[in-house]
Amino acid sequence: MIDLVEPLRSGDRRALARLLTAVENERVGVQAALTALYPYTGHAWVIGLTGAPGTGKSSLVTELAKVYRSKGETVAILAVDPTSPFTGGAILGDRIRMRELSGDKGIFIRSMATRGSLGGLARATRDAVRVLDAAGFDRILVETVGAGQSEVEIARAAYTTIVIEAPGLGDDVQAIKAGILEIADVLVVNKADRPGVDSTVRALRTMLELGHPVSREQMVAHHGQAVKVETPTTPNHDFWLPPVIRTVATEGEGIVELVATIEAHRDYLTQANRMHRLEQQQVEMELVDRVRDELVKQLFSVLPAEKLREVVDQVQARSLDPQSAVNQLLAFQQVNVAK
Ligand SMILES: Nc1nc2c(ncn2[C@@H]2O[C@H](COP(=O)(O)OP(=O)(O)O)[C@@H](O)[C@H]2O)c(=O)[nH]1
Ligand SMILES: [Mg+2]
Repeated sequence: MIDLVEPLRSGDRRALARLLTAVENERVGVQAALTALYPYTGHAWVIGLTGAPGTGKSSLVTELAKVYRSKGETVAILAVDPTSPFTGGAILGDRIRMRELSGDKGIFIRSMATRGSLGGLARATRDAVRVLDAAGFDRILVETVGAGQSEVEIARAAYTTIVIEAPGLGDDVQAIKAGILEIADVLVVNKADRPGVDSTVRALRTMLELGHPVSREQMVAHHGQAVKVETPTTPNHDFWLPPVIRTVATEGEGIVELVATIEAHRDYLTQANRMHRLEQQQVEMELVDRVRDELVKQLFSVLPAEKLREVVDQVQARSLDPQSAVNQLLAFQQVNVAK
């Protein structure tokens, strides 16, 4: 595996594909490669796109990729589907949608489907992003199906997170989960050619206003700028109010504005030490996740199944309470790991 790092760095696409497969399957030896390539990461701008199925994520990704390519930037697209193994069809649809990008050496497209736990997928996504980063792509676009906590986890691997909505997906406000608004740096209402777009935009803005403690006047100013996409923040204020952008991905409408907004967000983050702080938070969250996974794995590797069953029985019989049971299990691990 580690032999693939040099070829990866010099643009070998087969090495790239093999490393991504190894990451996806948690193959033995992949960690050595990840360790070796880690110093080469941190250069790509990672953009996450999330939203319900059918909102137009893949279409938008395709349009964004075309714009970046026209500027001479290289683009990697990672389509992550945490929903179920049954959405293989969606990925197939993506392939067809993104077909117009094929044949361009400056573009690399890869999909990852669910396998194992959600935590495993979030981890694999982070590692895959690093492989693509070390391979030298300027932009990494991570498309994730919006499905509860998963896209929040996966968005933590991105610097700019775009949440995509479309009009007419049930009740406007209901369709927008609060947790999703929290992770959004940019909100896109795609399918702006469809009826109901105004009410979706209005619902989103109302939710944003509720979430951001700013005065009405500032809001108006913000939105005025956000729509025209100049500087979506007031220079005097240390916050970023997520702009709401309307797009028609199938017609390429609003894409220039979207690209400009992503750049404005990048500029915002690269000022005043913000990028440093963001990365610090992301690294910390990742380490906590990994430590937790590792400790759980270690515990269950030394804990005999009978011991767990025994404790479960005791809890069920009310002779042991759950927290005391946990303490027993943890003590078991300490004794056995120490041996
Ligand atoms: N009318 C309309 N259809 C769109 C638009 N964007 C995407 N679509 C269509 O919506 C369907 C789902 O798009 P897709 O990009 O695969 O959505 P995803 O599931 O979020 O990746 C496809 O048939 C697209 O052609 C748009 O702006 N307007
Ligand atoms: Mg898609």
